[in-house]
Amino acid sequence: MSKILGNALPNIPWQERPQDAKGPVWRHDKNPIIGRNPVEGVARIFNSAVCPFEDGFIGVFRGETINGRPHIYLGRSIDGIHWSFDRERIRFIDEHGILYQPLYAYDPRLLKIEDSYYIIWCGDFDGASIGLAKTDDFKTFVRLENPFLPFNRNGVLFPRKVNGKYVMLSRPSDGGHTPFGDIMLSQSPDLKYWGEHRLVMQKGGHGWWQSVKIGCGPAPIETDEGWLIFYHGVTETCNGYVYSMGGAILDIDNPAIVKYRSGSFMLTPEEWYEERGFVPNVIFPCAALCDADTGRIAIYYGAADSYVALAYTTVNEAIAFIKLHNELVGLDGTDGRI
Ligand code: BMA
Repeated sequence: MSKILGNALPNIPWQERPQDAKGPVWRHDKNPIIGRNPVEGVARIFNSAVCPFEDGFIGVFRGETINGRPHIYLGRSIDGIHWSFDRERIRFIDEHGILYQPLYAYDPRLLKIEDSYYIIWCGDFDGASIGLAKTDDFKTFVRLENPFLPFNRNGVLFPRKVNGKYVMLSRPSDGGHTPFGDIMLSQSPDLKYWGEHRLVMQKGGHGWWQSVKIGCGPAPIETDEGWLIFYHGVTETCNGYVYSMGGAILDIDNPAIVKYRSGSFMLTPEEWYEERGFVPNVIFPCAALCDADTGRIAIYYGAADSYVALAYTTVNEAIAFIKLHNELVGLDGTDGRI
């Protein structure tokens, strides 16, 4: 039996595995949980992140505005399933209180470290790169220095310091629809200066589903087996990319080392809301809630760049699947200092 090391979350959204479910992850039966035109001026919300807050949940949502540019909107929910959104996008300021709005912002992640919440997104820094902001109350959002040089995407912070340092995964890329990419790790004493970069996970392997690029999804989940991560893997077809979800377990003390990794996908586009939309055939996980008492995990993912959907697994089922289908690629099993 594997264990989540962390807090209990008795109000985690949850549905039991249906009898006919196949694979280690099963979908919420009322997906998608966020449909089109969710707020005035926003055509679609997808690729978004949530976390527990006060008596319920709060989230940062990629809102594709009606002029086609993405920005981040705040949303709140009592049950993690039904969401209401602010009409205005999040207003970011700099350290001096001066408005400091990203030109665009997409694929946000959200997590709590000690007493603060951090939002990480992909924005414009002379090309696609990673933006970072901090809030203590979801009223004031202070942008911090951009962690990395362009081009980079899929920045994901760990929920605690490791060996006294903040740790961020990211996926260096190019300015376009990146037909390549591996997951790297960077470390920082203060969230400002980043270094000690390591190669964590490489695309490819025997299977084809993660042959083009990979990118981390939700913040890593601490377990007694290591850091459990869910990530997207991309394959190319004659009709474009297909995004599926896999999982891996990283070493708890040195998360640059991959201990196990799923050589097969854990979730792939099958339902209408995953196969049909602005960009068809996309499953893009960005957040996971988990309950240490029961081992339940609720995964929030963007579907077809059009909707937010919810899926469930347990720490046991996820880890058992990853181990059963274990396949390390290239330098995955090393400390990535090359
Ligand atoms: C990636 C990102 C994601 C998007 C995906 C599929 O490059 O832009 O936001 O979901 O493509 O279109």
